[in-house]
Amino acid sequence: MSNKETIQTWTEDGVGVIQLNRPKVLNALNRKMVTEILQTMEEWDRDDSVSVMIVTGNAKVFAAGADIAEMAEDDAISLELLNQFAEWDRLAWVKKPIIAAVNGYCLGGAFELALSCDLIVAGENAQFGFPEVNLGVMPGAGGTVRLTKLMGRAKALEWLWLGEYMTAKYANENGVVNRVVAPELVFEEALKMARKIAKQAPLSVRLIKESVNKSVDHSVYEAMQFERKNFYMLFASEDQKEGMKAFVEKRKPQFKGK
Ligand code: DAK
Repeated sequence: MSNKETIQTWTEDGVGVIQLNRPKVLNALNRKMVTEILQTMEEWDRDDSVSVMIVTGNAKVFAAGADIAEMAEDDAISLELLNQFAEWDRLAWVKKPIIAAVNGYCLGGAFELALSCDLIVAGENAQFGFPEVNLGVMPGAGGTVRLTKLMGRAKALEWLWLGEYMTAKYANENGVVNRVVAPELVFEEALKMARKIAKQAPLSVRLIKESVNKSVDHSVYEAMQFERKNFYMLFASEDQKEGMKAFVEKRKPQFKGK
């Protein structure tokens, strides 16, 4: 276990875990926390011993959004000069799978963080929302874009305008989260999924993520051309030879990520 200023991190069974750790302010994301999250993810993205990452809060809360006290005196120019969105953008470049394990509040910037992950496992007690409208601002780290892509325009507008919190059940029924489980099982469930993904052929997992992400932002034609190149690329890997040979020989494959 490694203790940074705002997060705790550890690895187990090829899974890297980032636990948000500012419990006194409901894990509000300050700038230091965003920097530490990104530094850790990028480090693990280059580390062969980590295959999948989990971002989680604690048993009670994922995070209540960006740190309002830190932002309160910001102005447009100071934000432009800080250029912190560039750091958020780097999340999209992380190649390994990231699972958000969410209990309790997941609001504002924290909801944007969860939506930037690849999968979300939610506790029955989870509450997702964008309360920015109540503060005289709006989401700026992808909230309006990602929620709209998932739910459609009218539903996204409703949540963004009313600033209310959706239940885990509603989020699940509307394609926002992958699974809802009892609060005490959230981390275990995320870990179970992570361990299973960690056993798959690493290059397949990586290029599937890249192809799916491409399909979100590009036309069907462009995304399919991209998919095809990635499909061909996997036939240049040792793991494709091993995976298919193992099938023919009726044994379990030994993937190397090469
Ligand atoms: N920031 C700072 N402190 C927070 C906080 C937050 N987001 N949320 C809670 N806290 C603090 C409270 O001030 C309180 O501190 P003390 O008074 O004990 O010192 C402590 O955490 C416990 O909170 P409460 O006493 O309020 O707890 P309750 O259970 O009564 O209420 C709550 C829980 C979640 C309903 C309430 O705390 C709340 O409404 N929190 C604010 C939720 C919110 O509005 N979140 C959205 C923030 S805006 C950006 C990228 C992203 C963003 C912005 C910029 N760039 C890259 C530039 C994102 C913006 C946002 O997320």
